[in-house]
Amino acid sequence: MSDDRPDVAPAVEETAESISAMEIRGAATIADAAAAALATQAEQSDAATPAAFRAQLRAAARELYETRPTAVSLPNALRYVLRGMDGETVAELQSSAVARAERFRADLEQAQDTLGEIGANRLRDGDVVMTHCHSTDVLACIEAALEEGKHVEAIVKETRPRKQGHITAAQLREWDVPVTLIVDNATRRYLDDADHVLVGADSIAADGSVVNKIGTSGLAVNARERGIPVVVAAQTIKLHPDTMTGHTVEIEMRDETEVLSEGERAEITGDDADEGLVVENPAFDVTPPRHVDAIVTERGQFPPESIVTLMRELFGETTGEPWES
Ligand code: RI2
Repeated sequence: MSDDRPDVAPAVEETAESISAMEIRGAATIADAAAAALATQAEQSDAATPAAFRAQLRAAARELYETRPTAVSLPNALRYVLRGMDGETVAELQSSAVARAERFRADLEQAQDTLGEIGANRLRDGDVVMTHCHSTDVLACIEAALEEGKHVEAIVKETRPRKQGHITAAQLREWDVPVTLIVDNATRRYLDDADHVLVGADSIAADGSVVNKIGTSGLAVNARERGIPVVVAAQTIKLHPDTMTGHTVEIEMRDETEVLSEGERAEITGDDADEGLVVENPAFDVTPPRHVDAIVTERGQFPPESIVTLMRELFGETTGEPWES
C-alpha cells in the first residue's frame, strides 16, 4: 500500500487483474464481477470511520474502473453501487453497499432473461443466426428461442485475435444447436445462408452507434448490403450515459502479442527489435446506427436512433464520477 492510498482488499485486486487479462470478460460478466468485488471490499473493510470506509470503496472502484476502458457496463456497475450507498455508521454503509451490489447483480440476471425472451420473438423456427465473438446477451436470445421449441442453427465467426467464437460454439453445442464455425474472412460468403446477424455490445452511444468486438462494423455493412437484419442484443447497462454530453467511447488497444507472438515477429523481421513493423490491435469498432436494424434490451426493442430516449429516462443528467471525489 502506498502512504496515502486506502487499503483495497486483495480480492478486489485479483478481480481487477482477471478483468485486465480477460480471464473475466464480456461486458455483462465484467459488470457482475465488479459489483461482486465492491461487495467483498465492503464486507472485508476494517475502516474505523464512515469517511475511511467511503475512501476505501472509492479506491476499489477506481482500481476496477482502470482495467478496461470500452465496456460502459463496468463504470455503470460501479456508479450504481457507489451512488446508492447510504448510512451514518460504518456498519450501515457496509450493509447498504452489499445490498446495492446484490441488487445490481440480481437485476442484471433478470434483465438478461427478459432481453432473451424479447430477442427470441425475432427468431422463427428453422432460422440461421450468424454470431460474432461471444455475447451472453446474444446467447440469452437463442436460449429463449430454443426453450420455445424453435429449431435454430448458427454460423459462428471465429473472431480473431482471441477466437471467442469458440466459447459461443461450445455453448451452442451444449444446447445441441448445429454450428458452422467459420474464419472471419469467410463472413461474406456465408452471409447468404444466414437469416439474422445477432451481435452483442460493449457500449451504445447516444446517437445509436454500437461499440462491439472488432469486426462487427464490417459484418454489419455486409449484412445490410444483402438485406439480412442486424440485431444488437444489449442490456441497458450497455448504454453509455456520457455520450449524451458529447463524450466519445474510448476504444481499447490491446497488446500486439494477441496478434503476433514474439517468435512470429522475429520470423518476419529477422530481428525482434525492428521498429519498422507495427502491429495494431484495437479490441472494438463502431457500427453506425444506419447499419443496425434493432437494439434489443430488457425494456423492449428499439431502432438505434431512438435509444437516446431510453438513455435519458434511465440515466438522466450525468454528474462527476463517484470514485473521483
Ligand atoms: P455480453 C465482449 O467484449 C464482446 O465484444 C461482446 O459482444 C460484448 O463483450 C458483450 O458481451 P470482450 O470482453 O455482455 O470479449 O453480451 O472484449 O456477454
